[in-house]
Amino acid sequence: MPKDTGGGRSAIRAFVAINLPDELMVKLKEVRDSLASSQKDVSWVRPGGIHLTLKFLGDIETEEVDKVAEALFLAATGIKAFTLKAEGVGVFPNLKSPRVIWVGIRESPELIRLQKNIDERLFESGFEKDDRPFHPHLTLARVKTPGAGRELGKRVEESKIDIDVDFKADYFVLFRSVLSPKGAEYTELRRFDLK
Ligand code: 3AM
Repeated sequence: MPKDTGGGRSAIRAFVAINLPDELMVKLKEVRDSLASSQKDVSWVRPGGIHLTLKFLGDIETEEVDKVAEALFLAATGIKAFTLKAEGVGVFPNLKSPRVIWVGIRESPELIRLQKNIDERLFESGFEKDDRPFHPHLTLARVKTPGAGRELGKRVEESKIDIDVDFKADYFVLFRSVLSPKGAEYTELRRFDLK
């Protein structure tokens, strides 16, 4: 159920992302298995829930979905499908005390252009621009305590994981995210073709 935001209106948590092919999911699962520990303060994203986030919108009114979709449709216009490369494992903000473990996505002109278009079109529709630079990545895990992070940072540093997978981005998605103690559930609201 969408959240009631008062006055009879309801909100949903939304973000924009690129889906990953099964072949890459399998590889991400291997990375996860090679790094995973039983630490309770590390929360691993289930492989099917991993995606390349382009823009986080936060709570939007359900009535705004059409307006957002219009902006995203315009953002996609003129951008053809392109190839992305998933490579390397890294962390934010540093190996001593990582909060996020990720697989990197090599920056490409098309990806940067698409992300900029999305940011700008949504700004024209009244949403805030991202104030942080765009670092394309696939989040594998989030760390809740510094202690757990240190251990995992060491594993990342010592691991010899070799990930280098090309995949095609031929559409992107407006997702709805529902948070729960078991982790986030994502559902597709709209798809936007790149053609
Ligand atoms: O998959 P990643 O980690 O790249 O981190 C969240 C996730 O991206 C991000 O939105 C995506 C879907 O949940 N996210 C969540 N809260 C956020 C916030 N307050 C956020 N990004 C920016 N600001």
